[in-house]
Amino acid sequence: MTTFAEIAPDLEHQAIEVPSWAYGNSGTRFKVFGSPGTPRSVEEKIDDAATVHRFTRLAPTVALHIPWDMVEDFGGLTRYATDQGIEIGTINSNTFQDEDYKLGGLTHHDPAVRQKAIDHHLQCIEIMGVTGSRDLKIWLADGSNYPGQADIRARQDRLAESLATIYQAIGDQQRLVLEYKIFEPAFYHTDVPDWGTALAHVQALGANATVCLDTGHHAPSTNVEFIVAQLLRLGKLGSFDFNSRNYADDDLIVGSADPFQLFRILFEVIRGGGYGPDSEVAFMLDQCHNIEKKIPGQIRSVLNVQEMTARALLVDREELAAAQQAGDVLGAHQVFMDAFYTDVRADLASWRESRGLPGDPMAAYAASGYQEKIEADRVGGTQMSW
Ligand code: PSV
Ligand code: MN
Repeated sequence: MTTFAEIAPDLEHQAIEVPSWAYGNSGTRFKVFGSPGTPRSVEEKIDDAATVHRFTRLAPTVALHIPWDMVEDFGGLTRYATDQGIEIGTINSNTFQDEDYKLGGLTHHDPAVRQKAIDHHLQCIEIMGVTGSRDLKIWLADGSNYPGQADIRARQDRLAESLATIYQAIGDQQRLVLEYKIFEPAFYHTDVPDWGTALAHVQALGANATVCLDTGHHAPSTNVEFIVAQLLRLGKLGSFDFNSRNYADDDLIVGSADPFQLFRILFEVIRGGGYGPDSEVAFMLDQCHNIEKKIPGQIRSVLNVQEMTARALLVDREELAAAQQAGDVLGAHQVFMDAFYTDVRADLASWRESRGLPGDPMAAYAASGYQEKIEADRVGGTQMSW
């Protein structure tokens, strides 16, 4: 049995990117609730993201979404983030909120709309040059609602062409990361519905194009850890968007409903070399906090990932391999489950304290007065929201 002391050094490598949009107001198509203390500017979002990092040392970067996080001076914003102790990470494009994109963006039948969507991505790449971001993450709302509505084959060709144009602007140190999603907002077909389609496109582009796996974007019962294993095997797993889903793209707190799935995913990540100083896999959250407080929601999320990473690291891989080799079905299963059922919370608390961090970051945040302060200070202005 592997011990916590043996795996503790590996925990140092953990870095989980938080999304700027998690700090803004969000909701469903029924209602977006406001909440006291919500940021009114990108800087205030960065303040909140930096707070999550301060209490956990797990979230050194924040992802931005363009144009939600558009500012005049990205150089200034980058310095602002550094002053708060974090950096700007992935740049997410947005081709789903402009009237022109009603029937698609990068796949649109009208070359003018396609060009507009391409230009938006080129602008994102320019911003990345200023912020020092490595990844351009593309999630497309493109698709159709009715059979016959669109030429789904031609849309694939147009997508390939659009992506190739964008990819040409990606620098040597940058990556294009393509995210797939089975449904929504298009409900009959989406243009990048699954990892196979995403893989086909990024493989055609080249070495600096990879796939983003959003844990909420699959059909129910999909074996997500298998996809992780396969993409890592092919060297094409670029990043994760972590969240928890029950029915659809719920974007709830990662590991909240099914910590075992998170454990299984993280086990395959570790098994496939996707975790550690040499890994290029980016771990991000793609979440919203519609009814709970946002900063503690993010702290809970990164802690959940840390906890399941620790448990996944505890799997005794030698014992597991021996049992698998011996064809010992239940023996192998037990090695796996023993690690999952190991409660690491007390060990993690002591480990955090040994590094000058609060043993219980949730309690420390609640006692810090930060929430009360932002609720009192952030009065007036327009709360950020999508
Ligand atoms: C929409 O489903 C979505 O949640 C995608 O997962 C993107 O990653 C995110 O929005 C930000 O654009
Ligand atoms: Mn996502």
